[in-house]
Amino acid sequence: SENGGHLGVSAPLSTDPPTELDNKLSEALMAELKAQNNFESPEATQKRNEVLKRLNGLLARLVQIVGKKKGLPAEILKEAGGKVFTYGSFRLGVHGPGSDIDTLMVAPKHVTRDDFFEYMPDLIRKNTKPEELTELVAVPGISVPIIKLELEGVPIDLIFSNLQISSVPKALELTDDKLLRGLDETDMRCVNGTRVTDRILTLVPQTRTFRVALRAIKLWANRRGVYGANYGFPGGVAWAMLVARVCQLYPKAAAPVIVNKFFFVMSNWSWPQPVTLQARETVSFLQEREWDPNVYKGDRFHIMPVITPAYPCMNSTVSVQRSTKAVIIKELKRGFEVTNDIYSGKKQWKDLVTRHSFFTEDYKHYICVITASMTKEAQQAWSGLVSSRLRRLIQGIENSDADSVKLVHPYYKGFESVHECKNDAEQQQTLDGSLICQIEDTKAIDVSADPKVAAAAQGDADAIADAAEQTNTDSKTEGAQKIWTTRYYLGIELHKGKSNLDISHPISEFTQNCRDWDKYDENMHSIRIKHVRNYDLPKDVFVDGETRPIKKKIKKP
Ligand code: 3AT
Ligand code: MN
Ligand code: MN
Repeated sequence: SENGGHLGVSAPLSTDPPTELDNKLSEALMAELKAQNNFESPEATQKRNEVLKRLNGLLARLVQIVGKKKGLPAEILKEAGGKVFTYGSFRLGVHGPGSDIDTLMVAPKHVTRDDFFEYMPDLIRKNTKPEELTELVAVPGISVPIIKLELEGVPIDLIFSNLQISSVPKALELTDDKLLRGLDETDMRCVNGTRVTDRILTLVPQTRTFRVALRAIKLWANRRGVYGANYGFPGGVAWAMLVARVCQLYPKAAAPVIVNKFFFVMSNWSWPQPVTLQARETVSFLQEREWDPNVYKGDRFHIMPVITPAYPCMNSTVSVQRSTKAVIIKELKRGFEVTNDIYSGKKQWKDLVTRHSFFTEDYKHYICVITASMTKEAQQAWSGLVSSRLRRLIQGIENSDADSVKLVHPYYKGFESVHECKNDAEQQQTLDGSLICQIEDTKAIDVSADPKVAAAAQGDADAIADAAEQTNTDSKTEGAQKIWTTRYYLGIELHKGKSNLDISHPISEFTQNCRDWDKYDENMHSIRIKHVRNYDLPKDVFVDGETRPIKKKIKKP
């Protein structure tokens, strides 16, 4: 190829093939991934493929139905086609038993996005038995309009785009940049996921090795709490690109080497030097905005840029901040040490993926942000909005008391719970984060798992709030008031010798900023922020086997 027979923007660091030890550790890594339930059964894979076949059929029907309604000639409709693509972990081949299928339906030009949202939900309902279709929520009118459904037990994120062509044959691929002609920004965002994942797969030397290494890294990132763009960490696509870059640098290496070198290369990377998988492409006939610090001043402030391949290139890690970068680097260094110990026989793969100690050991001080609403729908918009602004709170705390505060570390999940309050006192306690009126188990949620919360967090809170106003959940039952809460936690590390924390100013500034949202209604929404000591953390942040830190008794002289 044009760059001397290797993939990537520089020559490999080593082209050594695997040693006997590498192969032995490869087997051990596979065994550990299996033991961690990282792979699904062949039956489950079969089920996913059947579900995809059904979706293909439904898209073909949609293309025909809309075509007939619009009076298209039969000979055109015969060739109109339609094709289902995937992206996300399923497309990369690193999905687990609980993963969704991220699906993109591509239709010829006569089927518009409005047609898709008008007909597809009913088409799905009519062609499935009620027991097969356990969920169906359409969220149009947001930046990536989506239908979320669960078919035969498989969760599906369904998005859509048409192309400016009259026929979408089965052999069509989205690699050709000419297909982007005439697409609006929404279409562009929708086809981007598939274009990026497809491109990543063409840019790694050994797909199988890449997949095993990426499974290990994703599991590690989740267990160590450094996963998810909404809290300032890399998401699935960003971790995939980082692993892909290391695969390019060690093209013949086995997965254990990739994992070990990944920690080495990425902890020593000269950030904010970007990680890229290919040279920038120029597309003469399109003028999309791309990531380019030479052109856009804002892009110069990205501190750990990981750039997507495929035009238009973008930074996948815009949300990483000073504090989260410090946390990521610390974890990468730990990963390097543990994998070195695995190589020297002192440790095992399971030691790489032990659960973080965020609540049990890491901090003495926590900031808890308690958001609450009177309906489930209102809370989706409100908690999404607040979570999308948490970065400002982090920056505010980092900057306000720089003498005392060393690090502000956001927990990578929110805690959702539902409560039933019988009187005003109970209501006030619940809004303060108390669990006394809780009626359902707490769910530790990744913001992006809930399409509405995710959409709100992506800046679509207004659209979600508008939709919420039209949905009427009955939140009063026999005089009790139902309240939906989501709590977010920040761990605070103070400089040595400091014990006081004065962050009242950034906290009141942040709450005011959230309440300034135009859909904010004080009778519907609430936000409170509390300083919590480690020994006062609520029980639901701990998992089985973990214990709450105990208050140290001060010895009297
Ligand atoms: P799972 O195996 O499903 O947990 P994944 O990497 O497939 O891992 P997601 O299904 O959450 O993760 O996301 C798949 C892709 O969808 C990743 C990203 O390109 C896109 N995506 C996810 N969440 C959002 C979001 N909130 N806004 C825009 N794009 C998103
Ligand atoms: Mn997915
Ligand atoms: Mn998804």
